[in-house]
Amino acid sequence: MNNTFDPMWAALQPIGRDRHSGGYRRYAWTGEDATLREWFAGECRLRGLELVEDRIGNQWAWWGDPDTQPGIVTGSHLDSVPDGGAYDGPLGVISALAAIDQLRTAGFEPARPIGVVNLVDEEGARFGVACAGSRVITGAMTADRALALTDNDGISMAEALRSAGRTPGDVGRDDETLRRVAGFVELHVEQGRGLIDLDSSVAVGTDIWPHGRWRLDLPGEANHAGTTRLDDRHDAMLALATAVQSARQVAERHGCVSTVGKVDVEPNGVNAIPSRVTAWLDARGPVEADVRAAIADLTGTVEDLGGTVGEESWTATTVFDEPLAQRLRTTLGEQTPMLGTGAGHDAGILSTAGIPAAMLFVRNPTGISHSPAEFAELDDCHAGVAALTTVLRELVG
Ligand code: HGY
Ligand code: MN
Ligand code: MN
Ligand code: MN
Repeated sequence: MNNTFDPMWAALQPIGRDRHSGGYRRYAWTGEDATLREWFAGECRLRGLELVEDRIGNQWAWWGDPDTQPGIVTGSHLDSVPDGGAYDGPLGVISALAAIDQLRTAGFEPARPIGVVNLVDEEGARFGVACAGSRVITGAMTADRALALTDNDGISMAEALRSAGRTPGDVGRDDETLRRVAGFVELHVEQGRGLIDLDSSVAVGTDIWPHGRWRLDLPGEANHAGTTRLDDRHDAMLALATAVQSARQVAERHGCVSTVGKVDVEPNGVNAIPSRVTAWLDARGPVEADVRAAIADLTGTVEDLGGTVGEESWTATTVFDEPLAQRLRTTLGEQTPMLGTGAGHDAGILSTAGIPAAMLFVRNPTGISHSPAEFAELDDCHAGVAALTTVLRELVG
């Protein structure tokens, strides 16, 4: 194997890595993101790939001309969640470039273009909506909504784009870009323990659970932490505790999972009773109706507390292109497992927009993701590159 994976992997490790936790902070339109985008552009130039950016800045690099014939694209994202792992996203981008190298070393000439893509703001860690780059170019999210999203410092995506030297007015649905894509295959580290149990390096993706994000606003009354009697308190943090407990109970009741991972407290003082708590809920499950039922139950509880629940984003069930998934499995061998996931991906957004999409998952021995503990053995990463190379050869041969 012409192993170009390892040097790219080594080059990417230090970018945005926290020295203490070992986790990553690679948020959209920040300095780290700019460094990652420059790295990607450099790797594409090295390979003579024609690099074009779409209307929100997703980076598409082409081997062949997709305006003569739409091509097969592979790739993923380079951004992370706060203190995220090294593999979620970058494994798919680096494996895509390494697969191109494999094909070229073998003297392969594609019968149709092959694209490698770095999709922006997949995690939504800064502006709150996941897969923002793919949602905007497919119209799943309007440019106006995206540009108005703000980060924890109140900076809008429009301002962040401007600071990154981009023109917010360019942002929007991008059918010209989408027309170039005949199919999309995203390789991704598995975010679970399925492949450990199945004793396989690689699996073919079948579907993505429906999932959404909701904003909980819980009111209270600011008052003195020391002089206010317990009976006189209207404590928004107590309301949050009740809401989080309820979110867990309704998830169990309806066969879902729910997480409150981000909270904003006002006035956020040690000796002041909270006057307002804003919390963001992530809820998912195998069945849409069950997730909806869980949210309805939770909404009742939150409203009894005087609060509100607002939907921030919703992604319906994604079932990947069945014939394409089967073709990948046949190409890789019938022993290749098929696996669904509770994690959202750009492949899901592109699939929903009508682009035949598929996923390959690479074994993660810890099963942990969105954490510095996320991991994949180098041998399994190489197996992922080999599988992606085989699949690309099949799809563009
Ligand atoms: O949240 C997700 O499932 C994905 O990692 N953005
Ligand atoms: Mn992720
Ligand atoms: Mn990801
Ligand atoms: Mn993704």
